[in-house]
Amino acid sequence: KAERLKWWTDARFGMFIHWGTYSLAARHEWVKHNERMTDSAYQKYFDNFNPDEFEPKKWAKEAKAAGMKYAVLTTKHHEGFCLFDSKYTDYKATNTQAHRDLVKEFVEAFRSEGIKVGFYYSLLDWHYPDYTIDDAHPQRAPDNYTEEQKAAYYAKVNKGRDMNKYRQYLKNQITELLTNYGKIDILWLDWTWDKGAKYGKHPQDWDAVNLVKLVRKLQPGIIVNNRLGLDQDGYSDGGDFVTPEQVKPAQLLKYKGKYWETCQTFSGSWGYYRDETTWKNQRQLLDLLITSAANGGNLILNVGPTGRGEFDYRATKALDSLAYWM
Ligand code: FUL
Repeated sequence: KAERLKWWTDARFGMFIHWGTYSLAARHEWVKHNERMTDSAYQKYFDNFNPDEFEPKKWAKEAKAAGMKYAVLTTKHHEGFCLFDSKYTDYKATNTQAHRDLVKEFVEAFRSEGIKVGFYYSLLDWHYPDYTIDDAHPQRAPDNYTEEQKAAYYAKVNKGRDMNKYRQYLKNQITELLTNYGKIDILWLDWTWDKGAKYGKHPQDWDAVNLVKLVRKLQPGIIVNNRLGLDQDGYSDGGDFVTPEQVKPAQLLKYKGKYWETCQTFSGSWGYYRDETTWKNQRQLLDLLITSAANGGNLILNVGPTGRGEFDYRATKALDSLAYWM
């Protein structure tokens, strides 16, 4: 494990990229969930997805200048839309006005700048018809339901939904991602509920033990995060690193001694959020980077490109300020 993680601990600093059809809504990657949108209400973002400003070379150059050594792209986020050309769904970039595999272009562009490439893949899926509806789904039970009402509601809406099919879909897509794009350096799977959660998914819902085995077989050198929930059950392979999300620098000290990577946004949301005003300044960003590096951890800083595929000017400004300091 130490050998596998050597380049990654040396790297210290990476770029996260959250990009999908939610970027068009420009108000959070959870917008479908937050606003309880149906598939048909959400369809407009797919229909209008046309990233005419997408130039991954530009992204890669900005990342490199800021000192980032690896980049992780959302190949599929919770919304279920695939930026890659998958045989197993129609809900993918090749069927939008983009007409092409955007993951492939990302991989080529970043590799050619000498940046390692990683894939984020959401375990949650708000589009796949067999994925069972739970408390983190756009069509979840109303907040004011009693326990009995909730149980009845989920029994009803999940009738006919078959997680076996979703588990197979998951394995098929992970196989595509880890077979069709050459050597992939990181797999970032997201996420699994805490043990007690009643209407949420648990490691067995993903067949997590076998999923990890499959991943390691397809890409023996790959680094995997810990969000399959296996470490809750004490499995020997619960993942390679822990992922403290959006925590303050002082809270990072407690991860010392572990393999860890803190994931952070420039502002609040991961997906492009046009009207957010809580952007971190250069000092706050440097504080995160320095605290991470000084305590044996990594920082992966997120950019949420716009629906058209460009970095917002505020992101570019922030990256420039890091490049200047570097
Ligand atoms: C979370 C997700 O729900 C967020 O949307 C984001 O992807 C973050 C990195 O992980 O679990």
